[in-house]
Amino acid sequence: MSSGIDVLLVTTPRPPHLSPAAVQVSENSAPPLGLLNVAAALEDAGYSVAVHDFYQLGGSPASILVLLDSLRPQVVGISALTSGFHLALALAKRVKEFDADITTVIGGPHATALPEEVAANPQIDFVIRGEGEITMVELLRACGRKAALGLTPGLTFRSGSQVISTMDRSPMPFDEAPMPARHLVPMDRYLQKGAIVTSRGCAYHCWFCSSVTFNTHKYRYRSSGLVIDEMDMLHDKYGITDFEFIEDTFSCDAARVFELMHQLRGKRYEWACQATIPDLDRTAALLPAMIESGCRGLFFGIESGNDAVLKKIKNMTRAKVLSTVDRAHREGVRHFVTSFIIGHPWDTRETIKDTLDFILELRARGAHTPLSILVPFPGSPIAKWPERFGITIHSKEFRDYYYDRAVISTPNLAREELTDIYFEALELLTASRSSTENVGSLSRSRLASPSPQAATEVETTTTVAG
Ligand code: B12
Ligand code: SF4
Repeated sequence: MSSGIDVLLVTTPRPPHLSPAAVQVSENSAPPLGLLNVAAALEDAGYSVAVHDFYQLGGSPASILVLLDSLRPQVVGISALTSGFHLALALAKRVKEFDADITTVIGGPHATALPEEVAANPQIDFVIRGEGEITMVELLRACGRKAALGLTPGLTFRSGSQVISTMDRSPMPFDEAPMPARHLVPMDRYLQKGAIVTSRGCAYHCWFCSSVTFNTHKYRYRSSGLVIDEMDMLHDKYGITDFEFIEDTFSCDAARVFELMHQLRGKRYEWACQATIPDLDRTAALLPAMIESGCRGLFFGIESGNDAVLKKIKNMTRAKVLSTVDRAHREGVRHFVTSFIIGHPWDTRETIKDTLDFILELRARGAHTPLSILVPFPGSPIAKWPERFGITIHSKEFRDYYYDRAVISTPNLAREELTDIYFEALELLTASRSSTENVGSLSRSRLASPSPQAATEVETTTTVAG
């Protein structure tokens, strides 16, 4: 094959059950920043790179053939979450059918959680575990040299009939990560152009969350100066004044938030972030400082409306949630998203009823309230030790690991019951929504109203984290 670019990086296509409208809502339409971090690291190391975001921009696995034909990459890197893993395999298969000499690499949360299982697929040459910036560059430098591959931390690959995993790579200081190579994607096609990741990791240990696999519990953040540089660049180059910090939890470390707020003051930027009620509760001055520096939207993973369950999750209560939301509203936050999960190990029909009541209470305050069924994402405590939680996992069909499908039974609720309750809940919530309720209640991210269709999608979509 004639030589073309060094690396083509892609996201997995949107699954057929998701309409374009479901992803083209502002809260779901950000550039693939993790993949663009990897792209930037490769460019800095002198490699030529192209990126195609199938998830947002459309296309089926077969449409990668057009890209392969025109770009002739030597390496194709695929970023996949659990529910899109089958599509990653389909993409890799097309790549190998096109040219078996193209090296295929997969990264992201799913591959990080189940590296050996993923590497056993013949169409995948390398799995990159955890952060990809350094490992991908080292992989390209080592390619073809077996000894060098074995010394590269963070890799899993087949060697003969064996699957080999090298040692783990420690998370990098976040200041050393390059700014995402946004110039490689058509920024005008994204609604959430102002998305930025300012930290990695999370200080919490929620049993349903798989973030720990990829991020570890080490909370690490970018220096305020670099965050401001990125915001200024987005403002100068793309005219962006509304931003969203889309990481796991923006508010974990009060000192760093105060420092960033100090530097943001006077900038006239507006922004939204993912915060936790306990963080805002613990340090009373945090919220006013955030609001003074432009915070206009807050996303909280509340997860339950029952006090006993809430206490187990993040030591919260309904009263604390309401008082924080009311305080934030009074002080100037305009947009709230409060997301919920059903299927916690302690959930019963009664606790779920409390959750639905609480959703209605928050909706009456203008919040968006996405609801999902608990998904046992690989790497989460609940997937690693289901028996400790009395959970049974019924399926390893990962395409069903989606927020609207039950793949578990809990001690109190069978899988089928959970599905029934979820659909009953959606019906009840849809019926109770008056035509005026959506006015002023916006998505997690944007500071402008979504279309009525988008608002419906938003109500049933969640990002799980936070
Ligand atoms: C922001 C976010 C979103 C945004 C995405 C914005 C965007 N375009 O980036 C939105 C709202 C759209 C979203 C949607 C969903 N999300 Co989300 N999201 C996140 C969140 C909070 C941060 C993502 C992020 O930017 N991380 C930081 C970057 C640096 O990490 P990264 O993207 O993973 O990339 C790094 C490595 O993984 C690796 N890497 C990744 N890909 C590749 C590829 C190659 C080739 C290489 C070498 C390396 C590599 O290198 C990167 C740089 O170090 C994560 C939590 C988390 N901690 O990651 C959840 C998370 C990724 N989301 C999750 C889920 C479940 C979803 C949804 C399914 C939710 C839903 N109900 O709809 C959808 C699915 C969307 C899809 N594409 O399929 C889960 C995934 C779990 C899993 N195992 O699948 C996570 C982990 C949350 C959680 N705690 O459970 N999400
Ligand atoms: S759900 Fe949110 S707060 Fe809990 S561990 Fe995951 S990222 Fe952290």
